[in-house]
Order: sequence, then C-alpha cells, then structure tokens
Amino acid sequence: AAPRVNAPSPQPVPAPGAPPKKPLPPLKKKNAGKGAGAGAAVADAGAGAGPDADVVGGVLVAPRDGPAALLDGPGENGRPVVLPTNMSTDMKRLVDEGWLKNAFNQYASDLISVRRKLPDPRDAWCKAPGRYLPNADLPATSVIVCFHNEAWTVLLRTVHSVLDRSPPELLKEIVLVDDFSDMPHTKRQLEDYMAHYPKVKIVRATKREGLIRARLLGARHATAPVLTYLDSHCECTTGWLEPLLDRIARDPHTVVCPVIDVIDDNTLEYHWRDAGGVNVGGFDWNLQFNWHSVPERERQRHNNTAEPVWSPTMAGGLFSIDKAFFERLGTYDSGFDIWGGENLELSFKTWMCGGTLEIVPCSHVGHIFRKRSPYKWRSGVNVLKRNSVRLAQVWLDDYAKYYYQRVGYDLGDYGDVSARRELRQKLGCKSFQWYLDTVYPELFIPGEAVASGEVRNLGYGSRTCLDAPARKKDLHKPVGLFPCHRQGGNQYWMLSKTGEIRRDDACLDFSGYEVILYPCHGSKGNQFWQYNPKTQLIQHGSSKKCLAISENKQKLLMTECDRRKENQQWKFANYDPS
Ligand code: LR7
Ligand code: MN
Repeated sequence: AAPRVNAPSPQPVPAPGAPPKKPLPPLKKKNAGKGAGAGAAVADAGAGAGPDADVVGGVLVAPRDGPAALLDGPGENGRPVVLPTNMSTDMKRLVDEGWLKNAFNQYASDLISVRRKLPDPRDAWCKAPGRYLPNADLPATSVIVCFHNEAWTVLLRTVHSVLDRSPPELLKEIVLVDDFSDMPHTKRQLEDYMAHYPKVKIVRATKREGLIRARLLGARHATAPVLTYLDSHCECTTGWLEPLLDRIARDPHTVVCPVIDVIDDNTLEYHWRDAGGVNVGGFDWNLQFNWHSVPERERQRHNNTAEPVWSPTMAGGLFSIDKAFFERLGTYDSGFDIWGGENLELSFKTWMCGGTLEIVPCSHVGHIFRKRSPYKWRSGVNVLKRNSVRLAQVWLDDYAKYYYQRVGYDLGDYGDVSARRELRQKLGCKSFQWYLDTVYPELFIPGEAVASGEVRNLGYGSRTCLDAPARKKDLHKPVGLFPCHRQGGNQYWMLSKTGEIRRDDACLDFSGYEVILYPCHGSKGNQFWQYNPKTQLIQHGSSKKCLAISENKQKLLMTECDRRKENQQWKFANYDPS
C-alpha cells in the first residue's frame, strides 16, 4: 500500500546546502548520527509508514523497527527516503532544483544525517579472525576525493563515512580536491567546516582541470604510501578499508577496488550485493566500461566467493593503489580531460606492466549512480573520444583499429602521445594481445568476425541500414532502420563465425514477433542467422524466415524467403568468410 503521510502543514525546510550549526561531536555509540545532518527531521511515532521506508512529508518521519534510538531518522541504516506525492509547490520547486543541479535527489540527501548508519554488507568469511594482517602491518592511506560542484550534504557524507569507518592509524589524511567549483558552499563554508577535522586537507584547482588532472593534483598533496580514490558521492561501510590495504601490503603491485554498491539517486537507499553477486569489469570496442559476472575460469580459482577476484578493468572512481607503483606506471595520462578513459588506461597498464587488478568483495563502498552528467563539459570537443583515442594509440597496438572502426576512422585532434608511448617502452610492458589472451579471453574480437561494419539493405534505393543503440538499457527493444551513414556507431554490426549478428554483448534476436536486441547467449536458437553471400539473404535459423525491410524503409520485417526480392537482400561491410 502507498505509505500515508500525516504531515499537518508543511514544516520549514532546511535550506538545501545549509551548514550544520556547529561541528559534529565525535561519534558516540548510542545516538550516532542523530541530529547531525543538515536536515535533522522531527520524529513522529504515529505516522503510518511501512517498515522499510522513511516517508518525509514536510519533514516528519516515523521511527521504525526495534529500539528507535539506533535507527530513527530519515535514511538511517540505508533506508530509502520517500518524498510524499502531495508536496507543496514550494517543496516541489526545491526538489526539482536539487535534481537539476545534481542529477540526483539532493533534497532527499539534505534530510539524511551526514553520519547516517549503514548496514554491514560483509560476508561472514570477511570477519574471520586473522583474515587480514594486523593494522600495525598495514600501510596507511591518503583518501583523495575530487569534486566539481558536489552537493554539500553528499560531499560531507562521503567525508564522514571515511572518517567514521576507517581505523585512525590507517587513515593518514583526506585530500579534498576542488576542481574549480562555483557552488558557494564549496568555498569558505567548506574550509570552516573542515577546520574541525584536522585530517582533512583542501586543495583547490585554479582552473577547471577535469577529474583526471584533479586526481593528479591530489596525489601530489598526499603523504601516505597508499592512495585511495573515491568519487565525491560515496559512503564507506564498516570494515571497507582493511581488506583493501591488506592486499596491497601483501603485494604492492596489486591494485584493488571495493565492491561498488548502489546508492539510489532518488531515495538515497543503500543497496548492496552479497559476495555471490559480485561483478568484474570489462569493456567493449567502443572503449566503454561494462560489468560482467565473474567468469567460470576465475570462479575456479577460489574456495569462497568473498575472496578477491581478478578483474580485467576497473570502473575508475573507487580504488587503492600503492603510491610508488602508481608513479612507476606513470600515474595517469595528464592529456586526458574532464572525464572518461582513465579507468581503462590504468587497468590496461596495471595488467600489462606487471601488476594485478582485483575486486575485493569484503570491501563495500556505496556510490550514487546517476543517469546524466550534471556539470559542464568542454564545448566544441568530444572529450571522451579524444581521451579514448589517446588510450588506443598508446595501449591497444593493432587492436586500436576496432575502436577506430567504431568512430568511422575519424580520430580528430588527440594531441601528442609520444611521451606515453615512451613510458610504455621504458616499462617493458606486455602486448595488448597478451592482455586479451590472458586477462580477458571472454572479449569478442571483431577480427574473428566474418563481417563487420554496416548491414545495408539493397531494396528501395539501397540506402537503408540496420540501426540501433546497444547499451544495456537499449536491450529488448526492436532493431530499427536508418539511412546508411558510414560512421559506425549504431550501424556497426558484426557477423560472428557462429552466426550471430552482434555489437558488443548485444545480439539480434527473433522469437517470432519482432527482431530485438538481446544479450548474446551463445546457444544459437533465436540468435542464429545464416547469410548467403550469393543470394544475399539473411535467413533466421529457427523460424527459417528472412530479414527484410518495409516499403517505407521504416520497419524491419521477417518474411518468407524469396531471393528475387531486393528488400530481402543485404550487403555486409567487410565480408570475409575465410
Ligand atoms: O571535471 C570534473 N571534475 C571532477 O572533479 C568532472 C568530475 N569530477 C569529479 C566528480 O565530482 C566526481 O567525484 O569526478 C568524479 C567522477 O565524476 P562522476 O561521478 O560525474 O562520474 P561517474 O561516476 O560516472 O564516473 C565514473 O567514470 C569516470 C570516468 O572518467 C571516473 O572514473 C569516475 O571516478 C567513475 N566512477 C566510478 O567508478 C563509480 C562507479 C561508477 C561506475 C561504473
Ligand atoms: Mn560518480
């Protein structure tokens, strides 16, 4: 049932971004987090909300299960904050503004304590005595958090979760790098607040650097032997740090990532996966990062799902690395701007230049995943493409061509990469071929495809191509048609040796109604297509029908095969069955 809100008239709402009146007291066991947030809410024991959500009307919140003292307050214990549907217009305006500025629900965040408690998501395996080296034998870390216009309460919650949940002897300092924000709270207010926390250093960029150069700036101010990077909208859970540092203590060439749990962008609910559901990182030939379940060969290396797993790539934002090893690897390519690609650069070179990249299921950190980027990028340049071309130029060897195919071979101006190539030379790193064979054998290699590029229909003027986006969220949708543009992108397809028509992990799939994209399953069936280069028909394995286009060139059809009909004839680019 929809939760009922018993709020009388709207209460005055704390201004978003308002600082707390006084510095926070040290964390006490009993009432930790209570009243510490900018939006301390009034408890109303009588509200009829369900057991697992905080319904905040005006600012009324009901205490829930068990001893209220520990778990009251909106969002406590990682519970969702649900705003009422009948908001006043003033409240609605504030909520909308928060979304607009941050691409997450800042209003909800402002209602939650900046020191809220979270569930402990660790597997029992993680807590066995002697699991990690004693703290005295672990290296200390500097935690570096870069931000550009981060919401006040979200930034504070990141900092407090680090301060509250890291053993003091292992946390040397937190370096907050302000990448030239212009939100007022990132100025004096931040300095005043953090003055009460001597471990927190603030470093300011004097111009917009982008997150990659901001991270390098942070590293220059870090004094601990290990660097730990976090995004500015994270929450660390109990015991997050020790399992990371333990891996580095045992082998400083190990780069480690926590499990990244999802903090809901709307309700700020903390969702976590158990050790069995851990994913590892991969990438596709668009040089986009993606997640995969742990491959079978890796599962077999372990007795318990909570043990650290090898990962071909990292998401990028949350990891620990030995500072000396990071420097030996040449840190990041400082030619990378704003956002993107640096995670693959660091992943590839970690593996190729003598290190190991792991995901540590005993370490959990939450991150607010959002659906769009709220801040300004550079105008007039495709920053992400430029970063990716630099990456391909330096690290991908011959395999770079698969990325170039995807951008229509238009590399643009990517600057000078000679110093990065020299670095790779100097380090004597292994080849990308080695990386693919050894670290990421699951990746589909376009060179092993029978055809790659556009799939052009020969009917009605021969100007129509198969066209569809193939990101995760586009799956299950019908495959479309569009005038051929020869720029790769949504018209880039591969015909695999086993009869799939695919891009990355998405396959053309026909189950009798419409042709859709579906995750490739590798067992033929509805994803099995036979191309006959003589007749140019594409015949579907299980239905025996042929792929065709409608007369208005808008719709993909599946019809009885007829080799005389041009609208059933297709030309695959770069067809080479040998
Ligand atoms: O110009 C900028 N300057 C900055 O300081 C742009 C961004 N930033 C900061 C920003 O405030 C944030 O703290 O950089 C951080 C990352 O930016 P987000 O949060 O807008 O991006 P994201 O979470 O989508 O970024 C993911 O990919 C990036 C690629 O460059 C980085 O590697 C991020 O760190 C990475 N985040 C994660 O890995 C968390 C899990 C997301 C996934 C998958
Ligand atoms: Mn982020």
